[in-house]
Amino acid sequence: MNFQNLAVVERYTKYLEAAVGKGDKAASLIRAKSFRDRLTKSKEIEKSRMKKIMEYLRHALLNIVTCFPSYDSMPIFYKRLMEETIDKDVIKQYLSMVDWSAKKITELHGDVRKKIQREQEVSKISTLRRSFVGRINSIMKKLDKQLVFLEKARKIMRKYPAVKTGLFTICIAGFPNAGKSTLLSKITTAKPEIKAYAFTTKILNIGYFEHKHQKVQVIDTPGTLNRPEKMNMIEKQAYLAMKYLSDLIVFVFDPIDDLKKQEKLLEKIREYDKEIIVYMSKADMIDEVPGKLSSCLADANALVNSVKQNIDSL
Ligand SMILES: Nc1nc2c(ncn2[C@@H]2O[C@H](COP(=O)(O)OP(=O)(O)OP(=O)(O)O)[C@@H](O)[C@H]2O)c(=O)[nH]1
Ligand SMILES: [Mg+2]
Repeated sequence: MNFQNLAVVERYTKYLEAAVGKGDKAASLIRAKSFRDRLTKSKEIEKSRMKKIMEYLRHALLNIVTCFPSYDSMPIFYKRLMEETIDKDVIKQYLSMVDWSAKKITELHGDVRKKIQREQEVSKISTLRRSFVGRINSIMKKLDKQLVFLEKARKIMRKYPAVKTGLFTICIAGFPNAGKSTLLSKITTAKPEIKAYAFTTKILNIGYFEHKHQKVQVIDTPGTLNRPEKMNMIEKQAYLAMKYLSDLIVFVFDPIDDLKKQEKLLEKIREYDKEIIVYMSKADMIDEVPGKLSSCLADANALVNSVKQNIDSL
């Protein structure tokens, strides 16, 4: 899923201004035409103005409702992420208020159209229009809080990682600075940021390689420490990806960092109950492989082959 292109939710005044502008334009087109009498002309002008206002607002509001990702139809990874970041029940409630407003505006338009049709006095046509615009204004104004909240939610969701669900997925985990992003860049075409210091990765980097014409998804997580109770948002994303997206975890061991602490983290990750392949990075930087790491894969190609065997054995 990709949340990056969600349409901006504007303030109510912006929708109103645009709708009134469209209405004015529609009215002036009719005004330029000739009619058999003033009453008919006045009716046609206002009918077309109000239709445009209603159509614009209805479309804008329903667009928000239909384009906003629905919690119920999301894959579990995004559901959990949403629960961690936004009040999903409030979103649901606010979207239904937006939907209700679109319907109410349509209904009001239907009513005023009939009244205009029946009206026999020219002076009352503009009174009907003013009352319609006034009621629409108040419906839109009442949506202010909801629209502001939905825009805030959109900005949060825009930062969700664009993962594909349904693909065989590998999560790369390990200590900060262990070489996780370097591994991602070796086994996929992704070009993640790689720096000589810890906590470089601040988003989930995603790459792909192919195996038997199928895409395999590789998610590089930010360096995690052994402290699940103090996870920040990006660490939570990494945790959710491991728990809900991964079919396999590649744990990157850095042979020149504290092995004991890394072992502790690996034990924590084993609790996710996923298949784990342990990979040792920086083999070129050490003279001797520490005994504890002697059974680790230390070559990216060997790792990919091992992953492929794992997929084939499914
Ligand atoms: N010589 C050598 N350097 C490596 C190797 N793997 C990673 N590095 C270096 O280690 C540093 C950290 O690498 P990254 O890939 O950014 O590490 P990371 O685990 O993604 O780090 P965070 O995102 O901060 O958690 C960089 O300077 C890399 O160039 C390796 O196999 N050999
Ligand atoms: Mg990294």
